[in-house]
Formats: sequence, structure tokens, C-alpha cells
Amino acid sequence: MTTLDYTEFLTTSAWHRPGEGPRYLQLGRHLSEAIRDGRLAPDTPLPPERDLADMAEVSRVTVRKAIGQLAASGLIDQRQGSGSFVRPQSEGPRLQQSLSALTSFTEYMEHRGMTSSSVVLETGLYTPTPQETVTLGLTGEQRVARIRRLRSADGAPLAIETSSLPEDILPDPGAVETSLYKVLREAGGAPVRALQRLNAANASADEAAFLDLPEGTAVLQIERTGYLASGRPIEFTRGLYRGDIYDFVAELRLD
Ligand code: 16G
Repeated sequence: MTTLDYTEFLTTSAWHRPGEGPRYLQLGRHLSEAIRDGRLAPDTPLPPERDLADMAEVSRVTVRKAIGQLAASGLIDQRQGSGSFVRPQSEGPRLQQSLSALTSFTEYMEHRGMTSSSVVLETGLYTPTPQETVTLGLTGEQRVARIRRLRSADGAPLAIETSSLPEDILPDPGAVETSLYKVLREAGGAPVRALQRLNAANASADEAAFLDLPEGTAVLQIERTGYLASGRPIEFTRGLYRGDIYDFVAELRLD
């Protein structure tokens, strides 16, 4: 691997397009492209912040923010006292999702500057399973709206989610094209509180095929029950997330 000519790589015209967003985002994107396509090899140290700022002709604050973005995307490791290093690709760029924030898949990916997409694998109104009846507190003849989706970001499949909601909350599951929570908010309310149960599972043959993994690969299974402010449960989602990409992070505090 030839070493990257940083002076040329960081010259303003190579990464900055006036009017196309903040400099730190553009610089961060330029660096992340070089990491993803291998021009910046795994374990390569990035030049010190001061040198990057000089070469890119930006302030150190801008460099720090760009580097912060790369660290948040899991593309580099920041090692105390010795700078930033390109993270080995085998570990892959990882997504760190908070276990304590009630975000939707679409919002989370938008926040990361990624483009999310969904393929609906199954959708309709069904007779609830015993688990759906109990979890959603359904009575009598109530049906459930069920949507099974393959969820991707920047074209890479990340998760399979099956969401069940009472029919009166989502009478037309076919209306969910991108974001379930957006549809719920427009109709009067998405969950404001949720309980999640996380455990390990092995992807079945069809799940593995959708997620682009070998059959039987360990994945993270998260079940979310989402509640309205009134306390009514309105969402039960079982999601299988790629364990090689996702880190679910929880902040703990002493009472
Ligand atoms: C997240 C939720 C899922 C929710 C979905 C809505 C977790 C573990 N799960 O993936 O329960 O249904 O977001 O996303 O975070 P949407 O509004 O993009 O459809």
C-alpha cells in the first residue's frame, strides 16, 4: 500500500465544495471515503490535529469535529496520548446505538448522516398471536397490524424488524413506506416510553440471507414494547440486528 500524499489529499479543492454543508462534515466525509476505499489503510495513524488543520487550511476545531465524526462512526480509534488510528476493516465500521434513547431507525440513521431504506417483507392485518394479545393488551376480536421489514443504511442490510400494533392504532399498515414512527406521529402519537429486552439469537437461513450473513450467525435480538403517555402499549417490535455492525450502548448512573 503506497502512503497517501496528505498535502494533495487535503488540499482545499480536493474536499471542500462551497455551499455543500459545514466544513467539518465535508472533511469528515473525505476522510471516511479514504478509509472505506482503503487509501487510508487499517492501523495507519492519522497526522496530528495541527498538521491536518494546516494542510486542510481549516481551524483545529474543524479538524477535531471531523475526527469526532469518524470516531463516532467507528472508522477510527482515538488512543489516549498517541492520536487517531484507522480501525481495521475486519472490525468494520460499527454503529453505536443508545439503549436509553427512544429513537426510530430512520431518525437514528439520519442523525448519523446515513440514508436509510426499507424493504417491506410482509404487511397486513392479522389475528394476533398469544404473545401479541398479551403484550399489546388486546381484547376480543381485535386484529393486529403487522409489518416485517428489512432495514438498510447506505445500501447495507442491518436489521430485520417485525412490528405489531393494534389495528385501531395502525388501521392501514400499507401506509408505512419509510418510517413507522412518522406515520404514528402524524396519526396522533408514537411511543413515548419503551421497554426493551435484548438477547442473542442465531439467524435462520432466510434471516441470514436477508442480512447477508452465513446461516446460523449470532445476531442481536431486541424486543421493544412501546407505550403512549397514557400507559397503553401500542408497539411490539422484534428486531434482529447484525452483531458485526451494531453496538448497543447504555449509560449507567449511580442513583
Ligand atoms: C427502531 C426500534 C423499533 C421501531 C423502529 C421505528 C430499536 C431496537 N428498535 O428500529 O422498535 O419500530 O425504530 O423506526 O431501536 P422507523 O420509524 O424508522 O420505522
